[in-house]
Amino acid sequence: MLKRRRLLQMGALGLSVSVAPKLLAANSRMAFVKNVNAKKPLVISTWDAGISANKAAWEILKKNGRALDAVEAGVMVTEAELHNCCVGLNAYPDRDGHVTLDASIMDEYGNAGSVCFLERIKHPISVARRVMEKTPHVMLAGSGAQQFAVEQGFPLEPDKLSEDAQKAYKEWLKKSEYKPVINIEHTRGESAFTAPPMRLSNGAFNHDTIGMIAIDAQGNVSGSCTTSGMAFKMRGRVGDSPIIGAGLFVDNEVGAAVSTGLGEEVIKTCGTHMVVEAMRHGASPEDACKLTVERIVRRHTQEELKNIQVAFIAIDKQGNYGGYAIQKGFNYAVCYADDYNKLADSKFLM
Ligand code: SD4
Repeated sequence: MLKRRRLLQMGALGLSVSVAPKLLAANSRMAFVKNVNAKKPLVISTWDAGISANKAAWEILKKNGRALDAVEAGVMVTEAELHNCCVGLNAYPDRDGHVTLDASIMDEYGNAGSVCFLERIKHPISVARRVMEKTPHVMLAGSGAQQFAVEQGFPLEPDKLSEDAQKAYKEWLKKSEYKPVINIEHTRGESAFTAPPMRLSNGAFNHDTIGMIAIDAQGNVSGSCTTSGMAFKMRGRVGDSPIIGAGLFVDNEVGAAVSTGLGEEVIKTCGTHMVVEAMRHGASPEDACKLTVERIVRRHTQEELKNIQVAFIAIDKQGNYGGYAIQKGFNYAVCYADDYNKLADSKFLM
């Protein structure tokens, strides 16, 4: 009996010892991160496509909806776009001519779901959410992910390239240059592989992976990320976007981060996890993104860096936001009101 009481006392002590520093850290952090631009609710997302994606997310956030629903509905807009090089089934294919998609999602409870190397499914983000909510797993890949999607009622779309993708693929096949260098966004490159054109053939802006993070009126944070990955990639190549802690990370105690750019670099640094951990230790969202970009940059020569673009965006629990990129040219869309949904030019290192 006595023994049991002691154990209970020790348990209580253990709990207070482990919880107290957490609370302290959270409080002291709030004291020195300035709430310069803090907004709530707030949604931010990568690239120009973020504007229309944010609009859909905002419709949910402004009605006091859940951030998770907002980040799913938001990126579904991009996944369904007809002219899109980099997200959804109309995007550019792998080097064998098939579009393969990666996506991930995280909610305010730290639950996560993702799919990778998924073919012929229009909304990978929704399949990722089903993985999170309907299975005991985090990630499903390839034909297994597709089988699960079909079982869940997602229609199997035709294995067919969009007109834009067909054109770009034909062009790429002329050289079939396999050079695993990601697109430097918003530049006009030598080949469709090294860089996509600044505008697509219909005149619309080209853009990349969409990553979206949001905080709702209740102060809960969630995030999503969806992409076709690197254009003309090796068959089976998977980037950072579906990997939790690389392409996307959410911790409802601290905030969230999402990345775009050369996924291999992001995976090797556990990029978004690093951003969130930096915020946990007191960095502002922008500084946390910058620190992580610097970590990547330190591992490369100046020459190598010319061909690498990586960018992060982040929000914290107070509704502060920021972003940082290696190269100039990255932008992200910020929305916190019916009449505020605007592109922000990211700061950059080089
Ligand atoms: C990937 N990070 O598959 C994605 C692609 C991307 O800007 O974001 N490109 O590596």
